[in-house]
Amino acid sequence: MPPIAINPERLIQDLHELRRFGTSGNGVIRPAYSDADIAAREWLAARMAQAGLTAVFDPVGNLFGLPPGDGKCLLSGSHSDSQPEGGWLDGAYGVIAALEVARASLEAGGPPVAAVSFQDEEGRFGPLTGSRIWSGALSLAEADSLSDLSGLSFAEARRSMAALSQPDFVSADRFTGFIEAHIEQGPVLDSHNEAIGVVESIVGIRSELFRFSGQQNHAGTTPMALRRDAFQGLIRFADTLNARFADVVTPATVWTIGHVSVHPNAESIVPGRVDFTVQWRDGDDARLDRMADIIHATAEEVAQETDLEVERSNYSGIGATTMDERLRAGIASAARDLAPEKWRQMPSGALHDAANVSRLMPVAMIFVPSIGGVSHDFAEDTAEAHLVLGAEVLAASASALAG
Ligand code: HGY
Ligand code: MN
Ligand code: MN
Repeated sequence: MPPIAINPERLIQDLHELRRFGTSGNGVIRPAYSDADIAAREWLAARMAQAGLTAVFDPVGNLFGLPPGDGKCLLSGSHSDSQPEGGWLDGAYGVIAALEVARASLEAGGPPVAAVSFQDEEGRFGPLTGSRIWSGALSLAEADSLSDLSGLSFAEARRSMAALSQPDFVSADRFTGFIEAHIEQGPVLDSHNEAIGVVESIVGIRSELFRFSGQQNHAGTTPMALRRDAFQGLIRFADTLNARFADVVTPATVWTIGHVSVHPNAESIVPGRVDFTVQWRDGDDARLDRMADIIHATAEEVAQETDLEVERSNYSGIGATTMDERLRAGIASAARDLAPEKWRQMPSGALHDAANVSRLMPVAMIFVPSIGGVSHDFAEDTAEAHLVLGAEVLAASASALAG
């Protein structure tokens, strides 16, 4: 197979083009189904068509760029939606790297490569919604009943792309495997002055929405002993949880109370209600189960002790995933050639669409460094040379694995 020679200038130019959609300071605000997200996907579909790929939106807005013919091919890509405050490269890098490799391969008469941008990887409606639906982990009916934190339903949100979407999902039978290039979003490569990460595994993730309800009241006239303060309940819950996790977790385990909404969130009113998310991640699914039991028991106990009601909803989870041996070895060999002494095998603490796609086909991932290890922040960035090198490793892997 002729090697696929990517066009570095075109890769960088398309990354900056994509950055224009929802641009905010150094980063982007491009949540799933926002105007910026849909405009970005329409731009991407046009770029795919210009590259000779057939652009196809599926019923939930996942966007595929399919090479000519109907033979089997490698699939590569990631997501182009962002966190509420996102970096310009999270997901976008893997989508544009896949487009560039698919395009360059077509130009060189090389192996056919398909590109994809999955929808709502960043979990506006739940973790990695688009690839969970495509991979069969979540039914469309279940997904349609999900809602975002403002109460908008997934069904309502995806209706905004109905005119673009075709009625059927793209069949996974078309693909031999999936390789996702992504920024590391952590400090390892950057702090070791390395350029390429060959991912071995992706952690599992669980998340759930909680509500403590107490009694809204006057902040001046309500004695402390008579209060049913929902926010105080949350503080006690978080404190107790940290203590109880001590003998269950390892230094690699993480848990986050990332979203908190205090009601009515006013200086002179005792909070009667607090909604909050708990998200936990680890490489061992059994440990995630044990943590779930502790979380649920602690929430019930704290509610009882503080005379609050507790409700739970939106529970979702994705299991820990091991990368495919053959694909990973192909990437490692390309990294050895293109980044000698500057690459390593490593786990992923971030979730990626590859975790869901692994239900359907062999998957593997390529990391490039995040400067200062920063991500999910407008300041997220990666050196241009690393962006180009990662795409070259993807191209070399695609060539070798297509053979
Ligand atoms: O949170 C994650 O791991 C991913 O960036 N959505
Ligand atoms: Mn991502
Ligand atoms: Mn992300």
